[in-house]
Amino acid sequence: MKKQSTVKYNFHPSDPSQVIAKLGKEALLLQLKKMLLIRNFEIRSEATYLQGKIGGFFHSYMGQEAVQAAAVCAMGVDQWWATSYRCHALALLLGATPLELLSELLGKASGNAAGRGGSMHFFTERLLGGFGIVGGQIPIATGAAFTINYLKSVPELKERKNCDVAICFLGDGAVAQGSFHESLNMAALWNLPCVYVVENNQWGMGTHVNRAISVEPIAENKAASFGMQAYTFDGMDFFNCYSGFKHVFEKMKSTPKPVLIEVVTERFRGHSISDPANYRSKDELQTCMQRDPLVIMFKNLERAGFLTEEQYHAMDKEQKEIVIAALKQAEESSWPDPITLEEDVFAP
Ligand SMILES: Cc1ncc(C[n+]2csc(CCOP(=O)(O)OP(=O)(O)O)c2C)c(N)n1
Repeated sequence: MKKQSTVKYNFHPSDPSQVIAKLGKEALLLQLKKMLLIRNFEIRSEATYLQGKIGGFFHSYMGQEAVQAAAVCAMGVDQWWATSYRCHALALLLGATPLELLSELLGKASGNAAGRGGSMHFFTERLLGGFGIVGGQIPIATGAAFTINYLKSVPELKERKNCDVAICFLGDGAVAQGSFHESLNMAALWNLPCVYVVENNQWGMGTHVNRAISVEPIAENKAASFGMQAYTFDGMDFFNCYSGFKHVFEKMKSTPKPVLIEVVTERFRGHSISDPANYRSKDELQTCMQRDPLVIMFKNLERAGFLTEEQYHAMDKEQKEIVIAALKQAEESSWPDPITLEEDVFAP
């Protein structure tokens, strides 16, 4: 059973109207569209999985859309990015097409990882991967942040394509991993420009965060032991996340050092598709779904006069059709040729 949380989060202060004024109608409608694409991608993929057409693991990002949408919007696709196995949204946000990702889920040759990675291992030019090992991505992102500093410090390498920060998403469950503590310690010692983002969706599989992590709020308590700056964002609110990520990004560009962010969010599904989530009552789930990040975003944009409810539904339908068309194409595409079975296998 979930223990009632008594934690009061000090969310980073933000004002939606400032974000609305700063980003404007076109950019914000694009963000809403991206979040709707992610939601529809998850819904259609889940249904396809349940038809037995997708194998392996499957972790939905439904409920958490505002977090990564806001992060990519605030910091740009050209940074280094890494995340856990819950990686569908980040791959879409960083430019992977629904077709290549659905093909990957179906194990097709034209898939994002040639049909060999599946749901947990999406990547793009700038996404260093979805990682199946809890905490596995933390040292990788830390290494990417090291590379950013290294390229800047070696005169002969200064002309190489570089970026400002590495961003590492991890779950609340990963905070107890050794890799988290070793990485943050090293990043703090060496002033590595790494943005560590704990997506606290309250659960690590069926274990509530209260029973797994000894102190909360996570960022405020953990960052202190590394001398790092800590932030807490409301993960259901795109505007709060955007303001926070933008603030952190601008600060890190002028003073590069690592930061630890906790984003308080909710997952609307079980841990994975095979988890019926019996540890959470229907009432609890309904309560958290009342703060649907898509609805919060839509309501703010409606109030700003950027779109009507009818236009919102039309946008949703358009994204659904994009996913359905991509799914059809993915289903019709070829399986990998068995002759390629041993290609790209590096184990001796
Ligand atoms: C090193 C390691 N230990 C255990 C697991 C099994 N496992 C997979 S996901 C998970 C829970 C992680 O929860 P959290 O970090 O909060 O991320 P979320 O799934 O909520 O996004 C566990 C224990 C694993 N994959 N890797």
